[in-house]
Amino acid sequence: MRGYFVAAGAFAAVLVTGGQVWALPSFGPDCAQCHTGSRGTMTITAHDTSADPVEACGAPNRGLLKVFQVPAGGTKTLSGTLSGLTTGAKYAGVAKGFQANGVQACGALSFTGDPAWQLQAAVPTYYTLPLGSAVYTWPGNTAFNFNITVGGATPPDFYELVLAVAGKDGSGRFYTEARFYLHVLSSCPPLSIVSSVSRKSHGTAGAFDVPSGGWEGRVKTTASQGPDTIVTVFNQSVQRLNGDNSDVSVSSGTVGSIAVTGDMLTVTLTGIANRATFTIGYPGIAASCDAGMKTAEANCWQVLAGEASGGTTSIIVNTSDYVYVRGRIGQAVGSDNFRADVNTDGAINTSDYVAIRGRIDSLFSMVPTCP
Ligand code: HEC
Ligand SMILES: [Ca+2]
Ligand SMILES: [Ca+2]
Repeated sequence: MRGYFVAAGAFAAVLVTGGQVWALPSFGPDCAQCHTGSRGTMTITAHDTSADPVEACGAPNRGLLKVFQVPAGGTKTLSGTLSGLTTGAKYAGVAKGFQANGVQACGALSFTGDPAWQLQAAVPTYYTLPLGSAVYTWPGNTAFNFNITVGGATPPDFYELVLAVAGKDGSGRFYTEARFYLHVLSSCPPLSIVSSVSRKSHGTAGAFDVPSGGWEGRVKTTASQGPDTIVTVFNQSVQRLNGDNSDVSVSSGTVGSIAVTGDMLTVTLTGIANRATFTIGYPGIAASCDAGMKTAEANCWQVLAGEASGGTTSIIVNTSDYVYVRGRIGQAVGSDNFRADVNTDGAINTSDYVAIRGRIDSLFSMVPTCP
C-alpha cells in the first residue's frame, strides 16, 4: 500500500512509501514515472548548433537534437525556457542524463554541476531547481540555466542530457522534457596551415622560397623540377601518425623524407610531374595534443620547369625568359631576383639560359596560380 498526505509549508507534499518519507521533488530522476500528464514545453535555447550523430555505443537514436558545444575542461551554460503552464501550477526544473556514456566514443562524461541547482542524487546524478525542497508557482521562473564544467579528460563526444520540468496543477501531475547533446570538443585547437613554401637552396646565396599557390620554374636537375623541399608551418606543434610516407599525400613524384620539428614539417621529393599542378596534403599529420585533430587543407604549386619571368594571367617558357635572365646577369642572387637563377647554382649567368633552353615551348602555357 502506498499513500501520501499534503503538509503545509513551502514544500507541500510528502509521500510515504513502505514507511519511508520522501520530500518532493526528490523521488528519483524519473519524474515521469509519477508525473504522467503532459503540460508545458521546455525549449532549448542559446544552443550552438544541431546534430544527429551516429550512435556507436547502443544509445537510442534521437535524430536531430540541439547541441551545446564545449571544449574539454571548459564551462558551458545549458539553457532551456519553459512555457505553457497554467496559472498556479507548482513546478521544479530537473537536469539529468549525466551518467549516459558518449554516443560515439562510449566514454563517460566527467563534470562539475551547477551549485545553484540542488544535487538530489549522485547515482544516477540529477539536479533540481529551485534549491532544496522549494518549488515555483506559475507564472514564475521560465529560465532553466545549468552551468556545467566538463572535466579536461572527458573524451570528445556527444553526451545526451535532459532539461525537464515536473509539477502539479489543477489537472494533476505533469512532466515535460527536452533532450539535447552536450558536444564535448577536443581541448586541442583545430589544426591549420600557417604557411607552406617550396624551398630551394641556391648555392652560397642561400635558400629562397616560393609560397604555396604560386608557380615553380626552378630546375636543379631534371629530377628536381618543381618543389623538391616543401616546408609547411602549422598553427601548433604537430605529430606524425603513421611514420611512413603515407603521412603526406602527393599528386605526383616520390617522397624522400618527412621530418617534424615542433610546428614545422619538412618534406623532400623527387620526380614531380612538369606542366602540372602539384598538390600536397597531410592525412597523417595531427596536432601534438590530439591525434584526431587533423587538417583537410592542402598546398599546391603550378610546376612549369624553365619558367623565370612569370606573368599575371599565364606563364609560358619562351624567349621572354631569356630576356628576364639577361637583365639580371651578374647580380647577386636575392629574394627579388632568385627566379632568374633557374638552375639554382647561386649565380645568374649563361648556365641559366641552358636550363631554360631545353624547355622552350611557345605553345604551352599555364595559369600562374593554383586552381
Ligand atoms: C514516486 C512518484 C513521484 C516521482 C518519481 C516524482 N514525483 Fe513529484 N509528486 C509526486 C506526488 C505524489 C506529488 C504530490 C502532488 C499531488 O499529486 O497531489 C508530487 C508533487 C510534485 C510537485 C508539486 C509540489 C507542490 O508543492 O505541490 C513538484 C514540483 C514535483 N512533484 C516535482 C517532481 C520532480 C521534479 C520529480 C523528478 C525529479 C518528481 N516530482 C518525481 C510523486 C512523484
Ligand atoms: Ca616565361
Ligand atoms: Ca644559375
